[in-house]
Amino acid sequence: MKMIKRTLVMVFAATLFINCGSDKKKEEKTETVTKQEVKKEIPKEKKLGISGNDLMKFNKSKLTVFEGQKVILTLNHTGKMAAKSMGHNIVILQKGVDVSGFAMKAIAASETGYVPQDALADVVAYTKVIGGGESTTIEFDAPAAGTYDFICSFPGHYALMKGKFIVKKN
Ligand SMILES: [Cu+2]
Repeated sequence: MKMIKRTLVMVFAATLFINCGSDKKKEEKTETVTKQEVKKEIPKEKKLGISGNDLMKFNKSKLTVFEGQKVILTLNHTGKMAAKSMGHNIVILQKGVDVSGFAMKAIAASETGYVPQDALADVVAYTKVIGGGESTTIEFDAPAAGTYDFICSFPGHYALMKGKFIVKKN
């Protein structure tokens, strides 16, 4: 990134030098390019929010980050029902993991927030289970670029509560 910035400054300076006192149009063009290049700088952190409700639905089906970002993900439960009957979590699965297979296995893992501890290799990141009115935040490093499935692994929820976690190349 530093290199790009330096190059841009040099290009900008060179253009100013060449156009010194003449041809204003060219100068404006260069300025536009500079602004676009700066936009490409990706923030180190990405804050994301998603919520689940009493109707067993997430409000988003897609979460997007860039490779190399630190992800700060907050899950809100906007419903009123208790965690025991309408608990939600968010579990981001590694690429290629069988979603229904994982969800079936998760049913037996109530003591560990419906995340089977012998299947952690299948998981990128996960939150604890929360009930109505609660929220929880996790932080993790974005995995390699690609598309990952996320689900709520509370028994019976994954069929409705699922989406894609997309990591873009930067
Ligand atoms: Cu749920």
